[in-house]
Amino acid sequence: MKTKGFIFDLDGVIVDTAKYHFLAWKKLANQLGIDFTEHENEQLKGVSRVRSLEKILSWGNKTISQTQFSELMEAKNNDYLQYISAMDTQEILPDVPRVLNTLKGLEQSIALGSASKNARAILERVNLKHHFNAIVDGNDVSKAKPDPEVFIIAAKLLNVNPEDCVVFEDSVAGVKAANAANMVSIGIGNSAILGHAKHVFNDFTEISNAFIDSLISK
Ligand code: B16
Ligand code: MG
Repeated sequence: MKTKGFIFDLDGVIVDTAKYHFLAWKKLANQLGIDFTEHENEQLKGVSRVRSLEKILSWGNKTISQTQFSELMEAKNNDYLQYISAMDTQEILPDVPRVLNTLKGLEQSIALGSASKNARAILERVNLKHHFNAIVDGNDVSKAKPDPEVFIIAAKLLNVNPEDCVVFEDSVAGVKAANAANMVSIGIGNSAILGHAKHVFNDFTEISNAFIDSLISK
């Protein structure tokens, strides 16, 4: 059987940390007098921490000093770290362990491709780190999604050609990055938002082992 590369995003794909990013960004935005709803949050999914704060400030027409910018980023991350320090295996999204175990059983290569600088700590907290042959996160890239860099590095580390890689992503920017990398993009979430992905599923419970087989034999 052919070995393909399966690259997983983290937030919103393996664990639902999107809700913690939302709470932490909302607190910060509201303190600055800027509206922050699920609509704004959607636009920050898969987007780096620096770029996220830049976007929030532009929505509120705010300009701040570099020092203040750094302080706000640190405050947001400290709030976020509080939330993730309480995470456990119950926060793994449905059927993620089944898909990881199925891929392992089929001797496929598995990587993480996340924008988060906290990715390794989160994988350790939910006890999934050992499933990954390679981990690429926000500390390893110079260009954020939708740039394909994160997935290209993951494919290199797995020693698999980009066109033989499959990416699971919940964000608009992440699906764009996977497409730009010439990989098979699989959107996890709402098809109205992720319509540019090759396939879209609400979650992993909809991804059958037969579908996984079909991705490998393609
Ligand atoms: P951090 P992903 C992304 O992770 C999140 O979707 C995004 O909302 C967040 O701002 C970004 O990580 C940076 O995270 O502040 O922890 O470095 O979806 O690419 O796994
Ligand atoms: Mg994500």
